[in-house]
Formats: sequence, structure tokens, C-alpha cells
Amino acid sequence: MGPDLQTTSPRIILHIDMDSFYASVEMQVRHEIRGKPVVIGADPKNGKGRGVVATCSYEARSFGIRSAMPISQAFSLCPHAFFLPPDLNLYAKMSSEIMTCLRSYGFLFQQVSIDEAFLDLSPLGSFSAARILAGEIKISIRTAMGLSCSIGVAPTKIVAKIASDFQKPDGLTIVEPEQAASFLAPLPVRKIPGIGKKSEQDLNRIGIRSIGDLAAYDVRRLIARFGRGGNALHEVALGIDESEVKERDGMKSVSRETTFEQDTDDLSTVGNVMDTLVEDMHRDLSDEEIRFRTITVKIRYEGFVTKTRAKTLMHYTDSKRTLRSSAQDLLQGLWGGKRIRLIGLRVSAFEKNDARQTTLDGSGSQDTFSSMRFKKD
Ligand code: DCP
Ligand code: MG
Repeated sequence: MGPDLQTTSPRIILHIDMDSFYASVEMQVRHEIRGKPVVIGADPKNGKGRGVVATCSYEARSFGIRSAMPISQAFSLCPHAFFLPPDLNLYAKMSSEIMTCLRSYGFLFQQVSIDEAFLDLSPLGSFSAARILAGEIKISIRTAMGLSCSIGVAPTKIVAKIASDFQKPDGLTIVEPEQAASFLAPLPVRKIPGIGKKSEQDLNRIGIRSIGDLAAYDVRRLIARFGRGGNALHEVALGIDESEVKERDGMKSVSRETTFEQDTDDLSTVGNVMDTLVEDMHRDLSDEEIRFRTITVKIRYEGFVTKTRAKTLMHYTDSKRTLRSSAQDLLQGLWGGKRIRLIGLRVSAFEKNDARQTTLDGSGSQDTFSSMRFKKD
């Protein structure tokens, strides 16, 4: 094979995403709730509860329940569902078992969230070999952990991610290079990672409904409307994505974010959600004995505009009180009274201790797929 052929040979990227992850783990450990509507999230308090759904089983989804929906709404859609509080330690443990299994295949590996990862299968040399390996991965995770997952295999990371979502749950979708354009074209733009309800509406308003519409749209007009994000979006639609599967060398930060089901400008609601992020994050940090010095809060307003504000403490700390008060101060400082669609919290600048840093294997890292692509800060 000459050098030309080598440089043009397509990459083979696998993306794996666990099905209804928290709910599936619960159904795995509690046999009595298997096959039932299961909702993981805040306490519904007979319909009066505040807070949101983290995730729910596919049985619960058939009642219309979704992630990030107010728990009170979930309760009215299906009062007889099993409502459970998240057991984040358990999910983190299952996640690291899954990630260890995926790493063991020996390909370049990147975990992107608690339940998803990429493998670069290019060394296999063919999509048919990749299909066989993907099938083996599905079987081994089911056998070892009793959990189902969905896998996409494609020439780029973004197409692989869209493909893993294509036939959920328990899906396997292979998109060969010559099929990529026809695979993407009919899908609604909402299928692009990072495009939520609001961005979808913005795109619909200018006549863009499908990814094919987006690909055909004049990129200069997209940039005029959405800034740098417009160019990134156009490239995604064209199937252009050079980003590589990146191994991480130890954790540099830990983060959490929440997208509101409906944009909100109510500071007390946002403050309560921030407290939940603090609780979740602090639990993981203490499990890993991580001490940190920098706290960053992110707010994404309606549309793509995102602002962050950070604070670096004089000393390393692992105090929840410090984390909470810093996060609330930063939130107040960023508050502009505008409607918000997402808030995030990140801690970084960890105390030097390599053993500690490598143990937290990337779950909830700030380098999530969508923020990586469309971050404007
Ligand atoms: N999660 C959360 N809050 C959200 C979204 C997700 O706490 N708004 C948590 C619960 C999920 C886990 O992250 O189980 C993984 O997120 P996914 O988006 O992959 O959702 P699921 O795995 O639950 O379902 P799917 O089968 O659609 O992947
Ligand atoms: Mg998932």
C-alpha cells in the first residue's frame, strides 16, 4: 500500500453509550423492578417534589418521562413508577468496570462521560472486522454486568456518536464512509450532539430541519447567526470531523452540568440545582480523596452564549462548605437576569498526587463531547 492510500484510508471509530444507565444498574441489582417503569432522580413527594429526573428506564420513557424533566411532571405521567434516589457510588463503580473492559481490547480509548466512550478501531482495517468486535463488546458487557449498551461505528467521532444513538436501546449501527452523507441527511438537527430544543428552534426558524438542510446551507450565513459555533455545526453536517480519540493522562478536572428542561430566570431554582451539583460532585471528590483549588461555574444562556467565572483559593481544600459557597458566589456574580438553559460546575487544580489523579477515570469530566464542540467561552 502506497503512502497516498494510507493517508486516505478511513478511520474506524466506535462509540459506546450504555442504555438508560443509572436505571439499568438499579434494575440489575434489584430484580423486583426489572421490566418496570423506573425513575432515578429527586424525591417526587407525591407530586410536590422539586428537582428533576436524572434518567429513567425505557419502560418509563413509554409514559413520556425523560431526563431533566421536573420530577413532579414525571410523577403525574406515571405515579406507579419506582422512584429511586441516585446511588452515584454504585454507578461510578459499574462505570469503571465497563471502562476497564473497554480498555482491555488494547485500542486507543477515550472515556467521555460516566456511560460513554470511544475506541479507535482503525488498526482493524475494515468495517466488517469492527462490526464483529462491536458485537463481542456488547456480549461481554452483558455477560459480565447484565447491562445493555448501544454502539455506533463510523469514520468520525461525531458520526459514531450519532450512530450509537440511532437504534437505542441495545443497538448496533455501522456507518461506512460512503454511507455517512445519506445516513446524516434525513436526521433532524436535534440529533447533533450539543443541539438542544432551543438551538433546534433557532435552526428551524431559518428553514433548517434536517442535517441535510444544514449541510446545504450557506456557511457564511450560519456564522453570521451563530458565531464560531455556526462553522462547527456546518462541518458536523458535512461529516467533517478530524477530532481524534484521545487517551487521558490522569484527571485534570471534574465537572458536572445540568440542562434545564425549560430555560429559567429564577435564581432560587438555579441555586437549588447548583447545590445538587455540589452534592454530587463532592461525593465523588471525597471518594477519591481529591483536594482542589479552582472552582469554575458556567452558565449557558438561551442560544449558544456561554459564560464562565472561576475562583482560585489560597489553599487546597476538600471542604463541601467551601465548594458550595464558592459555587453560589460565582453564580451570583455571573447572574444577568437572562434566561438560562444550562449550568455547570467544575473543580480543577488538584493537589499533586498522581496516584489519586489516575483513579478517577474520567466520569463527568469537563471534556464532554458537546461542550468540547460548541463551547464559546
Ligand atoms: N444523567 C443525569 N442527568 C441528565 C442526563 C443524564 O443525571 N440530564 C445521568 C443519568 C444517565 C447517565 O447520566 O443514566 C447517562 O446519560 P445518558 O444521556 O447516556 O442517558 P441514559 O444512559 O440514562 O439513557 P440512554 O439510553 O438514552 O443513553
Ligand atoms: Mg446512556
